[in-house]
Amino acid sequence: MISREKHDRMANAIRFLSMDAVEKANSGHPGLPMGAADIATVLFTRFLSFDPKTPHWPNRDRFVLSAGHGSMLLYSLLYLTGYEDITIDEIKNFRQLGAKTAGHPEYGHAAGIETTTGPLGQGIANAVGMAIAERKLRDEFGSDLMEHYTYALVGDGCLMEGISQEAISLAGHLKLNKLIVFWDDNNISIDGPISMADSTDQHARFRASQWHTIAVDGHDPDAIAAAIEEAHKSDKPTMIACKTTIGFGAPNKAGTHKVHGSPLGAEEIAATRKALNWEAEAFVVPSDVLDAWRLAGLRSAKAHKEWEARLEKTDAEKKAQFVRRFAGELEGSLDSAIAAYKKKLAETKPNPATRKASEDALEVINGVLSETLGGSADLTGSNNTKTSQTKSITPTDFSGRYIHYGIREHGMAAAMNGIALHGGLIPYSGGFLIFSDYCRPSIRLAALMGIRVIHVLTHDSIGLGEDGPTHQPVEQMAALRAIPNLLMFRPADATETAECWQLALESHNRPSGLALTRQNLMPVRLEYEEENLCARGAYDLVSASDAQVTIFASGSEVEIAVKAEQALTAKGISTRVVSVPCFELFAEQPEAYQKAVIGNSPVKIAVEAGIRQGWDYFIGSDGTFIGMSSFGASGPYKELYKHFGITPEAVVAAAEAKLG
Ligand SMILES: Cc1ncc(C[n+]2csc(CCOP(=O)(O)OP(=O)(O)O)c2C)c(N)n1
Repeated sequence: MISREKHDRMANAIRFLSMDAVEKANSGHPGLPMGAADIATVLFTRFLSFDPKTPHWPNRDRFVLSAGHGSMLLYSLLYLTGYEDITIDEIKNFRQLGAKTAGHPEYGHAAGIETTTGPLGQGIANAVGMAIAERKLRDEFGSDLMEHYTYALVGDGCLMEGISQEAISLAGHLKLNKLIVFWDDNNISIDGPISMADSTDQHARFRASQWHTIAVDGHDPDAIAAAIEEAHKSDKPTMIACKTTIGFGAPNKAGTHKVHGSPLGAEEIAATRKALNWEAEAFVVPSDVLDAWRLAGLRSAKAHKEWEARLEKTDAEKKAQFVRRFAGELEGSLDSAIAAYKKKLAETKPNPATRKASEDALEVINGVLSETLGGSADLTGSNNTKTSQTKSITPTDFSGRYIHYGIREHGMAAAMNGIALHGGLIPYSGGFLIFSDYCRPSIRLAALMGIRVIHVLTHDSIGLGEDGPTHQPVEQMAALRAIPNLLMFRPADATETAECWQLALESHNRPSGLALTRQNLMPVRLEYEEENLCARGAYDLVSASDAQVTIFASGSEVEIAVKAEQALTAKGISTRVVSVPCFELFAEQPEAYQKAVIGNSPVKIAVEAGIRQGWDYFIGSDGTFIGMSSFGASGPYKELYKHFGITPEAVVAAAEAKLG
């Protein structure tokens, strides 16, 4: 048992490390770590099951600092409990170039940082994904191997962001009772008191979304502990509202927005030292306090050992599955299954829409991989993301492999990040490409973190037809291609769709998006090729020596390019077609390959039913682009293609005009 006095000194260690690090960096946010130090101390010394010496232990409890600006809270905890990555020098280097202690917590910088946070609201939505993953894997592997809590600390800002409502209502619906959220209820954000901008009754709000809620004094350790114990007994997720004082301990600035995001200043820090009776110099933690923290870091070593023993005793096949899936490795038989499927496609030459081709590819993939976890934001029948293996998950039955995310694109994308970060599962979603805009902040974070999530984005152009310009992507491909470390695929037929799926699954360290059509497409890959041609990002689909014209196209416009090529060849004009399923993979090819594919035809034309941005990489600024330069329109898709001039005839006319 930790005495009140000891607790206070342990919490104060967080406070002083945080305010001193912010002071030294002359930048950062001391208010939250000082205010939430008691909550964190109770959680990490009495409840959290974690092992700093084996930080990636799959069955550890997860802790997400959703209010990422309070990063010094997390760094202090990791240093104090003995994570090797966060040394005192890292704390002293807070916010400096190359430090693990970046301004906001960044996944991959140091063990113990479970996700990248900073964009408010993302962390709580990631935590929902982690809790989904835990629940799913518990169902699959049993409590012996998987049963843990997911805790998140959120601020007022996280709760004001719209994404939090998507996350909260999804978690409440799914009855994720091992999810526990601490609300740092300090009544302050940057501009001043919360009352300037919000009047929400948070308890009523959470309860309406089927959560259990508790209110406590966030500076009373026993009350916090009692609340956590109560939360553990709940059959719903729990929100613990912790009344705190931002910047707790700073005699003149506590409780005001002045401590939110600025160094306290030497004078106020000295006054805080006095007020909290803390004599140690900056970055020095008194040995009795550090020892107590290090002991807290050893608390779960036994639980971890026992878990290892249970894993050892697990049936060999199940254990191998578990270990493979947490290592993120694919099943070895996936390649042969996809090869067999590609052979079949070469024989039957079907002409499905690529959304349907994606479903067919997924039928093969989901038959081989037990770790794929599908879903859709209420567009299952349109996205074609559900296969025969993926029964729906319900609040009381997690044996399925498919999540009905509801109309919550942003929450879905953020939850998928949490699922991927948790490990053991590969999440893929379904949504309309146009509404990737609604997911964008989470897709960007997936790319920044380098995690494997796969977004199925259907209805990828004016080719969706009658739903009109609100639903027709024009700039979305370019906008998504602009995100570093994201692979955006736009396959041209069923074979390319299978290849792109394979590449997305094999991309362990980055997210992918597949832009897929609503309309049927002519097959363009007619022969079986063992090699995954899409892996090169762009390749010669129709070769020609001394081509006068090269046509580059992606997705549904490859068909147009091929028809134009046939017409031009018939007129004696030597023409190549290059299929471009993935810009990013092409840009990673050796220069010689890129040069050869781009070639030196006097006429270069790109065709894509989207904006030109990005295509100059292939055709140069003097090339011809056939695509969109305005929003689309409502109408039958064939008429739209004619109306916007995206046709084989237009390509032929452009080529002839250029050739003179
Ligand atoms: C999406 C997003 N919008 C804006 C910001 C900038 N920002 C950082 S902290 C903050 C205020 C947060 O207030 P609160 O959660 O109450 O934190 P506290 O003041 O208690 O530290 C804002 C607006 C952000 N990080 N993310």
